[in-house]
Amino acid sequence: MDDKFLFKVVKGQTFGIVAQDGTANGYDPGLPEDLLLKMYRFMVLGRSYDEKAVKLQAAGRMGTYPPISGQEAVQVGSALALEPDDWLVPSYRELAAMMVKGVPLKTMYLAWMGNDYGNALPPDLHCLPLTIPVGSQALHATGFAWAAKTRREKYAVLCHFGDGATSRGDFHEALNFAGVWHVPVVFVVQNNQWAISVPLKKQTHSRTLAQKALAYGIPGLQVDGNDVLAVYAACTEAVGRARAGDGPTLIECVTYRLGVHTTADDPTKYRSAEEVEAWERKDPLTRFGAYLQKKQLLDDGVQDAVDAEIAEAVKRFEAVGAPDPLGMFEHAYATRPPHLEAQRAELAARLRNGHGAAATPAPASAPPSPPMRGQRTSRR
Ligand SMILES: Cc1ncc(C[n+]2csc(CCOP(=O)(O)OP(=O)(O)O)c2C)c(N)n1
Ligand SMILES: [Mg+2]
Repeated sequence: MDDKFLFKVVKGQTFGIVAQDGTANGYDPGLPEDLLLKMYRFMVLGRSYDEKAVKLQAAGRMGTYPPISGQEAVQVGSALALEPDDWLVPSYRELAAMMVKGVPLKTMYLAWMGNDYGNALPPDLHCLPLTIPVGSQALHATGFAWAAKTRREKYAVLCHFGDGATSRGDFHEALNFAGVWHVPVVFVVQNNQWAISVPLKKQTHSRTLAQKALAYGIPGLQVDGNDVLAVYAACTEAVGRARAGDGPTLIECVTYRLGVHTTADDPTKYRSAEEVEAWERKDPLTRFGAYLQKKQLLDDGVQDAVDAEIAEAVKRFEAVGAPDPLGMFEHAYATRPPHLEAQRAELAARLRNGHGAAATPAPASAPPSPPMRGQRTSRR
């Protein structure tokens, strides 16, 4: 197997398959048509979901949102490499990967609307909820993979994080532990060149992020992250090795965040229009579209079908009422500690009396509710 092992064959180079004009090189895996069309559909779905979320946010119908535009190839290519029983451990910017895993669009919109039930994912999807603390999910992924090994279960774990996360201790601890214990985990770095306003060159003095694998004694490969076939090929091999008991892998996907970091960010303050335009010319969707066009597989109906699916998801998510305020006490502890039990009882009593929650507004005649413990009083 080793002399065919992609990570050995293309060592030291950025692995790619499809050029921007859609022509493929000798590494084209010749995937079946239905898989190619599935890849394309998920990429279009990711892009369109994103555009809709940004518009909803501007209209005040969505909370702060982190766009994925430009990063669809990494997300779709890596998630499609997973078997249904493999686990996906995403950051906050992996919405297209989560869609591939089967997380409903409505659920993800809910999460970004601040409704915590959007983070309650059905366990059979084998997908953890999105993670906000940068890089912390790498440790969860290693832990999950260690559990697979100690319980002799066959699943692999694939974890995404950004270039900025590689500067955190969590990244090093997760890779070190994974290397020592040879656990079935694939780390996929979405190197989108920026960690909010911090550029990659201020993040690391290494030539690549992939080479950091060397320090942990695990295989590492740099991949063109705007080439969905290359990402899929690399991740399929890495997931296969994990499942076969051959240990962890680090894959750096070189890509670019075309949009804002989140809808609270203004990237014109820290990066040039020329830089963004240069990456727009490497758009992963245009590239894969050109590849499919050459194979005469491009289907004009995809966009309309995706738009209808998104419109339906928005309708369903906007029909969901405000969450039950008592829900905030659930799911954090198996057994609630006494101080939270007391706070829960206090809130439940206030809700019963019609005070203290937007979901059950107090009648106009009710006296003003006294401030909750720890709540600041408004002078207005
Ligand atoms: C532990 C922690 N520190 C700081 C932040 C604030 N923060 C949110 S995103 C971000 C940048 C992360 O950059 P990167 O890892 O490259 O991911 P990207 O946002 O580019 O996908 C920072 C510093 C956070 N969420 N968590
Ligand atoms: Mg980044």
